Amino acid sequence: MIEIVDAKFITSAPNVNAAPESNIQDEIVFMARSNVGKSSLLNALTNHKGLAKVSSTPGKTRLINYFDITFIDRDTSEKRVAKFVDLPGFGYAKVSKSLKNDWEKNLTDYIAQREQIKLFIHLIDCRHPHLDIDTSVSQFLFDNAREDQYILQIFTKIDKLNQKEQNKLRREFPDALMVSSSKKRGTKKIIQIIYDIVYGNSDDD
Ligand SMILES: Nc1nc2c(ncn2[C@@H]2O[C@H](COP(=O)(O)OP(=O)(O)OP(=O)(O)O)[C@@H](O)[C@H]2O)c(=O)[nH]1
Ligand SMILES: [Mg+2]
Repeated sequence: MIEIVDAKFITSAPNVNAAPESNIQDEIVFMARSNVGKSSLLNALTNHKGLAKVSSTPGKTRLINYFDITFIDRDTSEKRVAKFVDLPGFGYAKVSKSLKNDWEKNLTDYIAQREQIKLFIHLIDCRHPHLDIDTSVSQFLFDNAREDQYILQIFTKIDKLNQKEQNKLRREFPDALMVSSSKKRGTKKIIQIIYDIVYGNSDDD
């Protein structure tokens, strides 16, 4: 079994040009519309309540935040490190149009240019699986991800759906994962899948 045993904030950057230098492809990027539950998920995965601030003001996190993450394989006690990258929420309507354009350019630049990214994690609110902005993000990732990069869709706040609704969503998005950060459901599986992808144990290799 894989667990995360340590997580610490490294630095923030306003854009891809200010991103930390590195020659390893070990970034796991989390992206979501504002308020989808990205900070809550980062905190739940790392078991670290204050790691990414959970705010009640949507769109508050505008910098790209980097975290050093240590995984442990409980069977072998082997430790491995990678980075979680918390991208600012996109599609937040209440900012001015020009700010919104700059901001989204920042994000698309990062996604398209940052070679260190290994895995894109796109979080979607399970109650709104078909928003245009998420469809555009999925398409953008699909068009821009390189062959050595992976994309994972995760539906958040799954505690808000009953079993029947969850089954329907699962049928419609068979490759996606589901999580509830508040109920801590689905987090172990996410950690295992991230680990397998980043360290090359993935089935699709
Ligand atoms: N029911 C439920 N609520 C959740 C869950 N995860 C997050 N929330 C709530 O959703 C709201 C937004 O959560 P955040 O984690 O701050 O979301 P975010 O995507 O980081 O938001 P921004 O950084 O502001 O863009 C908060 O009120 C959380 O308590 C969940 O799994 N279930
Ligand atoms: Mg946040």
